[in-house]
Amino acid sequence: MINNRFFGKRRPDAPRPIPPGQYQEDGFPVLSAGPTPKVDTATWEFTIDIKGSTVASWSWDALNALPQTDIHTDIHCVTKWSKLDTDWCGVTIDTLLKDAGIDPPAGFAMAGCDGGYTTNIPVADIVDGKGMLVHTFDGQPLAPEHGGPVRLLIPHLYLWKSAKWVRNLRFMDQDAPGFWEGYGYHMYGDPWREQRYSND
Ligand SMILES: Nc1nc2c(c(=O)[nH]1)N[C@H]1C(S)=C(S)[C@@H](COP(=O)(O)O)O[C@H]1N2
Ligand SMILES: [Mo]
Repeated sequence: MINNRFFGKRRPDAPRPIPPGQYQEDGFPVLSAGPTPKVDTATWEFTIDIKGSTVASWSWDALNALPQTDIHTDIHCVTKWSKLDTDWCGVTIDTLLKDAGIDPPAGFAMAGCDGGYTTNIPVADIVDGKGMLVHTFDGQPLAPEHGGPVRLLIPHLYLWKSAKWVRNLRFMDQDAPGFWEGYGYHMYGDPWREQRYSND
């Protein structure tokens, strides 16, 4: 049987299921709650905050000087499209924490962005290689509408957790809703368990 996705420039390991309720999308839809912010890499800075204080920060050059990681993965949007076999490059959250000499705090993180978007994630879901800051998609600089210069990528959760134009991670003891979670999206957002809305 001919399946389009085998004609991509990279062959997937094996055909595989997609999460329940999702369909395969070959394009790359743009979903943003507001306008695409103008981000200048000359002044861009990414920070980690713990209990209200900034404990580490990286300029664009500093981020690019860290060890870089490639990832080949599928992404799943709560609006029901899944895009298979996507290729990204960036810096894992593990690498950032190691560079800063910080042990991953227990609890939760809130990602903050240019433009004001926020989303909450358990810390356990961004360490051990599960979360990254990405600046490259398909070998090219990440397009502004998809979150360039830098977005968060947490492929095992619905894509609203992958904050575009990300500028900081705030570590918190208690969970708190981010932007969409405040409008009834699920606090965790596992696509395999169809955790779309708060009571799913
Ligand atoms: N800063 C920011 N990040 C965001 C969003 C947003 O509106 N602002 N939308 C989220 C949602 S709901 C989705 S589905 C994905 C969409 O990413 P894409 O536009 O690259 O497909 O980005 C997520 N990250
Ligand atoms: Mo979304």
